[in-house]
Parts: sequence; structure tokens; C-alpha cells
Amino acid sequence: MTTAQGASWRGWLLLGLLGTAAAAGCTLDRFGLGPKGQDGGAGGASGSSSSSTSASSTGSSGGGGASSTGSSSTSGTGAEGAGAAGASTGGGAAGGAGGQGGGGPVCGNGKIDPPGEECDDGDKDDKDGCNKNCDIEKDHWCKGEPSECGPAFSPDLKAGIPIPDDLYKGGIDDKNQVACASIPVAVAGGKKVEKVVVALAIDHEQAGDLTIKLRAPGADDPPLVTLMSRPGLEEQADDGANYGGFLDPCCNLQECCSSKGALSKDYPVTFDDDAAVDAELMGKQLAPGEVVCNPKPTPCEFFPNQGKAFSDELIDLEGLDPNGTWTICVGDSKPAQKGTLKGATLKLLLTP
Ligand SMILES: [Ca+2]
Ligand SMILES: [Ca+2]
Ligand SMILES: [Ca+2]
Ligand SMILES: [Ca+2]
Repeated sequence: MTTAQGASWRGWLLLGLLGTAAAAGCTLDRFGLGPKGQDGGAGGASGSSSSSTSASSTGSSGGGGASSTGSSSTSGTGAEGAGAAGASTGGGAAGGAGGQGGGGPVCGNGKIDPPGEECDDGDKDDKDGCNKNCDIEKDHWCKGEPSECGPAFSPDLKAGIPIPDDLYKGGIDDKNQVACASIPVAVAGGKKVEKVVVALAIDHEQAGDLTIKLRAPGADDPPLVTLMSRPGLEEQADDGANYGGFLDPCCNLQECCSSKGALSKDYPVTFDDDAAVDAELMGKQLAPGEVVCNPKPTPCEFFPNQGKAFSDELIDLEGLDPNGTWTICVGDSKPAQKGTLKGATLKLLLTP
């Protein structure tokens, strides 16, 4: 885990997404791939026993593509392991998975190797979020390479919490005005917060109606972070007022420019300081009915934008005691389009 701390979050994010998309299941143990396979070589050799020559020539650095049943199995640990993985994915002469970075997934090398690794924290230990097969463990999340992992907390919201339509007034204490998910966190060992990421599953017809806030635990004046504030709309204050951009032909003040894109629980959105896209842009390019994050690469991850709110930032939560009740609230400040908070996940990275 120590090597993780100097690496770039942004790089992790991209690669983490690639890794998350990969199918489950690390083949390492199945094929007995040894350490020497990590730097491995060309791959793609025949699946027959005739591959033994080429496999053995690169054996010390990995080699690859040979059949696990071929005579190449005698030519060295690296070739044996990589060859087996190659045959499992490509089969025979069609070629193994060899080439860059070795012939197959190497769990424990700190890189998320396709196919199959969800994470790789640089070890083969269980119960640290990324298990010995490089699968993310239950109730955990991971990001980056080498992966950093931490606990994830998701309350059971059952049918969801309706978001009161057009009732948000700027505060989250009146639960008639906002939909809030309470997330109790209990972590032993005196660990402190290093990083906070929030993922939300929301069904809503119009993202531009919404303001989203996260309150951290704490008895006195706990941190309150505004994650999103009416994307697309340049509000004048965080008070839910319907500020106009123009007068319509009947002289009614009309709002201008709030994002028309919709949100779907099937396409959760994530708030992360390291995301590449401003939350103020969520759904801004979409027509009514089009859904944020669908299809990709419409962004799913956003860095928070507090709009005109007085707000702490996610980075301000660093060093906090994670224990207690976290609260995520969603408010709606525009009539007509409405929706429901269907799911919330609080993802934490903690000090060792
Ligand atoms: Ca790996
Ligand atoms: Ca591990
Ligand atoms: Ca805004
Ligand atoms: Ca609304």
C-alpha cells in the first residue's frame, strides 16, 4: 500500500475504470504463474508441443502463448505460466495474451491486468479490500494502480426516497424539503479519513433541478460539502429560488440553461475530487429524456461544484474520524420534473 501513495489519482482513475470494466476472475492461481512471468514476452506461439523452442527461449522473462499441455511446460516458470494463460484466451496458433506485460493476469504486480482483475493492490493478501485473486472484496471499493482500497457503505433505501419537487430552499435540515440517505459508519482502529467519494443512483427527469449535499459525522458543526448545485444554471444563491434568465412572451420569469439531461438509477453518478468533469456540466449537453452517463463516454464521474453555496470541500474531510452517521441529501428547486433517490454509496479511503 505504501507504493500507492505517491501515484497519480488521475492516472488511477482512468486505469481504474478500465479495470472495473473487466470481467471477474483472476487466472493466476489456476495457472501457477510465477513471478518470472511478469515481464513476459511475445506470446502467440502455437498451442502444440512444437512451441517449446520459442517458449524456452524467452522463458526467464516470461515468454508465452504456448499450450499448457505442450512440452514447453518444462522450459521455465515464466514460459509455463504465460503460455498457459495464452492458450486459455487465444488457444493454439491464434495466439496467447502475450506481448506487453506478460502472458496473462498477474495478481499482485500492482497493475490491473486484463482479463479479469478488478483491482491489484500489489500483494496477494485477503481482507484488505483487494483479495488474492485481485477481486474487490465485498463492501469495499478500490481505485488506481497499485489499487488503494477502502470500505464502502450503502444503506438499503428499499423503494427509494422521493425527492420533494421544487421544495429545496437551501438547507437540508428540513426533511420535507430534501431526500436524505443516512449512512452509519463504524470502523475500528482509530483510522482517519484520507479520501471520500460518493456514488448516487437517482431516478430524475432533470438533473438541472438538483442540489446534492454530503454531511460528515460530528457533533458540532460537522463538515457540509455541496457536491452539485443546479447544474447548468448559474444560480445567484443557494436558496432554491427560481432565478430567471429571461422573460417569456407572457412576461413570466423563466429559468435559463439548467441541465435538461435525466438521471437513471441504472447509471449511477460519482462525485470525486479527482474526476475530470465539473459537476456543473452534468447533463448539460443532453436533450430532455437523455440520460447522464448513458451511453458512455457521457461522463459518470464529476468533481464537486458548490455553486453559490458556502461549502466545505471533500478534501476538507481528510483527517476526519469516519465514525458516525454520514448524510447525503438531494434537493429539487424547480417544478414539474421530479424523481427519487434510489441508492447511495459512501466510499472511503482510510489511514492504515
Ligand atoms: Ca495484476
Ligand atoms: Ca490484497
Ligand atoms: Ca449551478
Ligand atoms: Ca423538479
